[in-house]
Amino acid sequence: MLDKTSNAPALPPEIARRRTFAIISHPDAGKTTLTEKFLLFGGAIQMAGQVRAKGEARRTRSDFMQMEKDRGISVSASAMSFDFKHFRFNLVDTPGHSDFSEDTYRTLTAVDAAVMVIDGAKGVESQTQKLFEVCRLRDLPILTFCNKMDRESRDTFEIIDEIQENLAIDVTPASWPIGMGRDFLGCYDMLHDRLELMNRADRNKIGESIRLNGLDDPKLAEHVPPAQLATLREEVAMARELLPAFDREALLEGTLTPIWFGSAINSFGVKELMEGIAEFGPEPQPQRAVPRQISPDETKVTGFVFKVQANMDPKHRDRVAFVRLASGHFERGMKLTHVRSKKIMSISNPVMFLASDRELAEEAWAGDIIGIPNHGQLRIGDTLTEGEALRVTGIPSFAPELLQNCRAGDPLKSKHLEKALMQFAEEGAAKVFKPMLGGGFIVGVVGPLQFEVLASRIELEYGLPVRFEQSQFTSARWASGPDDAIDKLINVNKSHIATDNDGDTVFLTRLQWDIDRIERDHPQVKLTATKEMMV
Ligand SMILES: Nc1nc2c(ncn2[C@@H]2O[C@H](COP(=O)(O)OP(=O)(O)OP(=O)(O)O)[C@@H](O)[C@H]2O)c(=O)[nH]1
Ligand SMILES: [Mg+2]
Repeated sequence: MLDKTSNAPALPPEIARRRTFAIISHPDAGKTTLTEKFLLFGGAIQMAGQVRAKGEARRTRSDFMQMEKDRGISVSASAMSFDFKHFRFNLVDTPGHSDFSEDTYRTLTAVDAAVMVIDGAKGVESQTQKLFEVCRLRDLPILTFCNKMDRESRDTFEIIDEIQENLAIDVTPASWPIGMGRDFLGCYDMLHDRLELMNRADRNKIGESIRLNGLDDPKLAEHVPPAQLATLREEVAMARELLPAFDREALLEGTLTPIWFGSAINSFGVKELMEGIAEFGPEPQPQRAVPRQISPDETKVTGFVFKVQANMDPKHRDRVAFVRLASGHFERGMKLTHVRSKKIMSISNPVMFLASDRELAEEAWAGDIIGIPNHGQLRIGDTLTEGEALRVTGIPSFAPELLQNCRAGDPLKSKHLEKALMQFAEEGAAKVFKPMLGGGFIVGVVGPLQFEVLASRIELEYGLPVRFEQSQFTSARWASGPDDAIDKLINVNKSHIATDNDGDTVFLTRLQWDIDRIERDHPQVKLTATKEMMV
């Protein structure tokens, strides 16, 4: 268990004002739309883009890849920093599709809280459940946003019950919806006794907010028709009796989630959710590491890489490591120790991810997410410190479950293809194996859509049309052990042997039986389905 900050001394104000969180959900619940509205209310952009709209100007900021723009789905997590009131938000929009969950799971190691988005008509969906369980393993506080209330949605009590039962977490309503679908008027803010009305005329404007003295305030009747008002009073009374009251400690421990109702596309409910994150959300938390955990208020700077992305922006053709700062006050130009290689790196061009662009980060504090452009030295899981040999733990590595052959459309471009594939392997976007016999490459991923993303990116970023084809192999195991045992394994199984992008030996096979056979015939060789990322 980590020591939470609740008993710890107060953090320096610059750190205490940081809120670093991920937005998670089943595909299509509205994460990217919500992210866009966060940026709008944070004053980072003037007009929100839409996930499905024509014309460049209306694109969202977090779906930056061509394929995301074309299809209207997110395939990669993206970070954004902006101010809201006197808080600094570091937000990560994640992909909902399970084919890309590796990226989402890793993102969850770099944040202090999660905003779980639920579609009001659909309730708790399969991917929500899985992501929730990952949050639970990490004791992450969760704030819930029930989206799409402008559509016909389920009964409010039913939604809350479903979350309580399926996810085994207490739910407290932070707001209560008034009507639904076409009759959705807005919400009663249960935490501040306010009436929040939705502005249907202008989707990008914040609706009206009316301060009230409880549910009996006569002002309510001026805005809510009698029948809806009666229902509201009845439901809120029931909710107050039956559901737990808000309790910040329980939120921070991950046993209670407050739920806000709204409509991201109509900019409704977003400001209240942001206020909730600011007011109640966790400050930067200690980070698990060996041989000791890292506390955010330590004066020395530490950070770790949770994502690597190449060619993020055609304007800056390079590779950027996303680094979560775990402690200290970072300043541009600092020299940090790259613990894995024990080399000193001078961090001269760190970037902050702003709404539409990257900007040089002159400084950053524990809790922030910064980008460090590099030429491949920084890998997922790497720790940076001011000299101490610390290693952040808990960043997951996934076994490649699907294998395909990858060939360049033009056979003369095979060297070129190798370069592109190695780049993606180092980015963590795929596992790439070079078989000992025969040419070509075998690419391993977790979900089939990842092949499409790779093909599209290789073509766009390297100008290289490629084909993915069925491979004779279906699974890969990394082989480790004494050199002579590995040599023997290689010599008698040449047609099954490949090397990965680090030159490590991999055993490829179609049958579990083969794996059992190796374990029997080569007892000194250890076969593993994932490769430890941090050496
Ligand atoms: N009616 C309605 N539609 C919404 C609302 N919010 C988002 N949508 C629509 O729902 C669709 C999915 O929204 P996204 O924001 O891309 O969802 P996402 O969760 O980011 O999806 P993935 O990243 O692919 O998992 C889009 O067509 C949005 O315009 C809402 O409040 N009301
Ligand atoms: Mg999205």
